[in-house]
Amino acid sequence: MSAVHRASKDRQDFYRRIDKAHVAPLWEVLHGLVTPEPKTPCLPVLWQWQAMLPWVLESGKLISAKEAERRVLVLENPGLRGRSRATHSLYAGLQLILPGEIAPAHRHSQSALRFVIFGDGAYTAVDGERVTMHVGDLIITPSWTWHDHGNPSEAPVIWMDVLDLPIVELLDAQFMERPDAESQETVRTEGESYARYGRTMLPLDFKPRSKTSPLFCYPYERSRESLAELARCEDPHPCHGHKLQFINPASGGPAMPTIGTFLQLLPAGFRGRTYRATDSTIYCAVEGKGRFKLGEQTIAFDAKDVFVIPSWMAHQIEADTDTVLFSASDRPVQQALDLWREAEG
Ligand code: 1HN
Repeated sequence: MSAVHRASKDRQDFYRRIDKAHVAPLWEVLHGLVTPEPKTPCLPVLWQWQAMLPWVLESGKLISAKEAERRVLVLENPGLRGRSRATHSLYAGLQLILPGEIAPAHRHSQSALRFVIFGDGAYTAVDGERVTMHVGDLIITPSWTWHDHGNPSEAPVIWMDVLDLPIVELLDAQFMERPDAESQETVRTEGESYARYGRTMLPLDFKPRSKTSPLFCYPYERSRESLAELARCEDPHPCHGHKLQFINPASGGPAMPTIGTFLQLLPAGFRGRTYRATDSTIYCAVEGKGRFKLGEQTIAFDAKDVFVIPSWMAHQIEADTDTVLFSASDRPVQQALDLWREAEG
């Protein structure tokens, strides 16, 4: 037996003996653990609205919101199948609520956002205050707040849910609770939170109850107006067009501690410069039409499509018509831990 073969056999034998005691050699895996750049299993993926809409409506014939608790088709990243996630750190799904239905109240440690895609007039109630949903609205349910949904309108309503489930799972910090009653008692008037926190003002005795924004609805009408005004005032950023982030008005920080949320306007004919960042990002096109170029691959999107751009993947955005994109990522977590990086060009 050669010396090399002998050494290899001795090593394999050693690994087998220590393996029984749940011990392993670092040198066999080190290069996979500490890589020069992010190496994510998350893949670029596009869920076209045209394909999703019939499936989401079909799910409405198969199960009620009550039986399902939440009637959602999970958007599973093809590189992470079976793990209920759109990126390594975020869950996303399309939720349907039919006229007259109620999705019963519960609360959990995970933070959630709803981004309304289709239909008008359903509501989410957060800690006793209802907010009516319109297409393009961003609604957040902070960690451990009671929330239920209902649809008093005449037509189906569909929104995208994004939750920080994988982050909370990583930390093994999840709790969940269901109340005795199905839907919450309304204890505040609709619009109360918006009046207090929605117009860059705060009550004099305001004390933050959590790191999450006390404002839980960001109406599209307002954010869209800001982008339209910006487009009249500034040149578009060479990579992002006109882009704003949703904030917690009481802190100036992100609306949620775990999920960053953004809205950007790309003027018709926009040809973005190459960009990449370490936060894998879930996009939902609100208006318009365009594409993300990722080297050999192109993600051509239309209004209401959802798609994912993985961490550190260089891309260029192009828009054929005036285009508005909503996006969500784990950026606040990375920034809190001094991990976030971006690069242009
Ligand atoms: C949840 O609570 C909702 O409240 C939606 O609408 C999707 C996915 C996983 C865990 C909890 C909701 C969810 C969820």
